[in-house]
Amino acid sequence: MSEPVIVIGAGGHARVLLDVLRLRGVEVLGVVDNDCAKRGQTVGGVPVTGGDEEVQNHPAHGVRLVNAVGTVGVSPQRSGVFERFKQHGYRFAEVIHPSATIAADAVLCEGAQIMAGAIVQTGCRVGRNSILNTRASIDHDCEIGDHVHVAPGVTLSGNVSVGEGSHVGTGATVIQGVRIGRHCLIAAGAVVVRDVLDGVGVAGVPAREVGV
Ligand code: JB2
Repeated sequence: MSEPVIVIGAGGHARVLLDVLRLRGVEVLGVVDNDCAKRGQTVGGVPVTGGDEEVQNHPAHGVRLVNAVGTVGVSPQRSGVFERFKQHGYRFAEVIHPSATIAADAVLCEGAQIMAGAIVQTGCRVGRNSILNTRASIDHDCEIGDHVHVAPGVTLSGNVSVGEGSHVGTGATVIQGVRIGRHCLIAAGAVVVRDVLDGVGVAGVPAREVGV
C-alpha cells in the first residue's frame, strides 16, 4: 500500500488501525469523525481534522480510505460509510497487521482489515470492508462475506461461510462446514454446530436461536 490514507472514525477501532498503519509505515493524512466534539482532538497521535466532508478535499485517485467505524452486532453504520464513499469514487485500503498469518492463496477484498495475530488459512476469502479482529482464526476454505465482523478470538473451522453483514462475537467457535447466513448475530462464546439462517441470532453451547 503506497498511497497516503484518511481514517474514517476516531474511536477505539481507529486507534487499533492507526497502530497497524504506523507499523506499516503508511502516511496518515488525518482522521475524520462526524462527532463535532472530537474535532481538534488527536487519536493515536493523529489530529481529527473534521467530518466526512473533509475527505472531498482530497481527490479520490490520490488517497485511500480506512474505515475505522467498527461494528458491534448487526449494524449498518460501518457498511454505510464504505458504500457512501465508494459511490463517490473513493477506494479503501486493506489493513493487515504484520503479525497476522495469511496463506499465499487467500483472497482479501477491498478494505479488508486483518488484525494482530489473526490467521487466514489456505483457500479463504475475506469480503469487502470485513474485519478479522485480534487473534481470530479462520481455517481452510472459509468464505467471509462483505461487511462481516469476525470478533477477537473467534475460531472458524474449515469450510465455514459467513454471510454479508453478520457479526461473529468474541471467542465464538464454529465447527467445520457450517453456513452462517446474512445479517446474523453469533453471540460471544457461542459454539455453533449447525447452519444459521439469514437474520437469526444464536447464543450458547451448543448455540440456539435467540432474539436479535
Ligand atoms: O459516518 C461516520 C461515522 N459514524 C460513526 N463518519 C465518520 N467520519 N465517523 C463516524 N462515526 C464515528 O466513529 C463515531 O462518532 C465514533 O467517534 C467512531 C466510532 O467509535 P466507537 O468508540 O464508538 O467504536 P469503534 O467503532 O471505534 O469500535 C467499536 O468496534 C470495534 C470493532 C467498538 O465496539 C470496539 O470495542 C470494537 N473493537
